[in-house]
Amino acid sequence: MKALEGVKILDFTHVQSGPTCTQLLGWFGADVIKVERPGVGDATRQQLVDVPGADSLYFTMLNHNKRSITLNTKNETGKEVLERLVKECDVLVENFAPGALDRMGFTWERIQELNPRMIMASIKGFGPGPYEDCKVYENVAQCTGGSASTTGFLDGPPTVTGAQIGDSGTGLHLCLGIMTALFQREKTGRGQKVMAAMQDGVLNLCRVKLRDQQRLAKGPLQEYSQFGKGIEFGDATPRAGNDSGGGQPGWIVKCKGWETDPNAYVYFITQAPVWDKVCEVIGKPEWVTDPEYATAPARLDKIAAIFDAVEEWTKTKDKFEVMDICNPLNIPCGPILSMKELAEEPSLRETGTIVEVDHPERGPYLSVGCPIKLSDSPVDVTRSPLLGEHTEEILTDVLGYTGDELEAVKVSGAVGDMPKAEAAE
Ligand code: CAO
Repeated sequence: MKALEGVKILDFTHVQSGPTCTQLLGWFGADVIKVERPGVGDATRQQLVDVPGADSLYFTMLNHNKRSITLNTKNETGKEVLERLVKECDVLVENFAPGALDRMGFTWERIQELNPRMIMASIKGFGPGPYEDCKVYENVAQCTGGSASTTGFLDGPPTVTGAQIGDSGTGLHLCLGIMTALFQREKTGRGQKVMAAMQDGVLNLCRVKLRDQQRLAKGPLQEYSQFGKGIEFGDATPRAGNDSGGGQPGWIVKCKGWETDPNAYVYFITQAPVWDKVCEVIGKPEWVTDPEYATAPARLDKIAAIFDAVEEWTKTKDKFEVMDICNPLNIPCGPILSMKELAEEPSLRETGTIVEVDHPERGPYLSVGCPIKLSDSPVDVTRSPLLGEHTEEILTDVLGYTGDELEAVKVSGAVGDMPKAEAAE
C-alpha cells in the first residue's frame, strides 16, 4: 500500500514546475491523470529531442508514474469529459499562464460548484501584484526571486544556477501545499485553493540573503571574503562567489589534477570546533596558538588567505583523498561531483535516487528517482506515459463511459488517437 493510494490527481501541468509536483504525488501512490492536448501533448515531449520520434528525456524524466489522457478542453464534449474528471478527482494541479483555466470555463467558482472537496493547486510566475499576468520560466524566477543577484563572483555579472529552484523548487512548495490542504480537508470536508508563485519559492530559498540584506544595515558582512579583502560593501547583499557566508567559512579549492579536470575541486569548511585539526592537516600548526588565527573572530578578515593555504595542501591530493583525510577529523568537505560521476555512483543506484527506466520508444535511460524516502510507502518508478496512452482506460474505468456514450466521445474530436498500452510495448 502506498501513502496516497486512492487519491486522484487531475494533472493539468506542463513543462517542468507543475510536472515535478505531480510526479512526486505519483511516487507517493496517487493516481495521476495527465490531461494533454490531442496530437500535441506537453510541449516538452518534443523539446531537446535526442532520439528522433521518441518522447524526450525532458518529458520522460518529469512524468513518471502518471497516466495520459488526450482531451481538447476547448471542445464542448471535451469540456463535459473534463467536468466529469473534476467531479471524480481530489486535486486539480495546473501551471498554465494566468487566466488560461478561466478562459476554458473552469473558474475556481465553477470548480467548487462541481466538486466542493476539490483542491485546486496552481503555480504561477508571480503572486498578486504588478507582474501577476506574466508568463514565467525558470531563469526569470531565479532573477526576480533574489537568486541571480546573489549568485556569482563579485566582479562578474548576476548568474543563474543549474539547480532548478524556480521550477522544481516551486513544484516542491506546491506539493507541500497540496498535502497540507488534503490534511485539512480530512477535518473540514472542504477543498481549497493552493497557490505557489515561483518568485516566492525562489525568495524562500534565498532567505539567508534577505537576512544578510538586513545585517548589512548594521555594518559590513564580515563572513564574506570581500570584507577581508578591504572591498567596500554597497547597499545590497553582494555576490559572494563560493563563500559560505554563514557561521563556518568555506570555499571551493583546487585539488590534484585541476589543470585538466574541470571538477577536480573540493568545498572545504574551516569548521571552528576543529580548527586545530584543520591547521595540522594543511601544515600550519602554528595557527592553532597564533592569536591572529586562533579564534574565529580573529580569522574573519583573513578568509581568503586561509583558503589559499588550504588550497596549497588540497592541490597535493585528489578530491576523494581530501574527503578521506578530512571526514574522520570531522572537517566537513565535499568533492565537486560531475553529473557523470553521479550517474555512475553505485550507492545512489542502491537507494533508488538514480534509477534506470525502460521505455518502449527510447529504450533504457537514467532518471532521478524520488529523493524523499518513506519507510512504509516505497516508490516504484514506472515509465512516463505515451501521449494519450490511457485515454480509453480513463474514460471507461475512471469515468464509467460505455457503449454509445463512449463512441460519441470518440467521434466528437474531443479526444485524440488512443494508443493501447500493449501496442506501445
Ligand atoms: N485542450 C485545449 N487547449 C489547451 C489544453 C487542452 N488540453 N491544454 C492547454 N490548452 C491551452 C490553454 O487553454 C491556453 O490557451 P489560451 O491561451 O487560449 O487560453 C494554451 O493552451 C497555452 O497555455 P499557456 O499559455 O499556459 O502555454 P504557453 O506555452 O504559452 O506558456 C508558460 C508556457 C510555462 C510560460 C506558462 O504556462 C506559464 O507562465 N505558466 C505559469 C508559470 C510556470 O509554471 N512556469 C514554469 C514553466 S517550466 O519552466
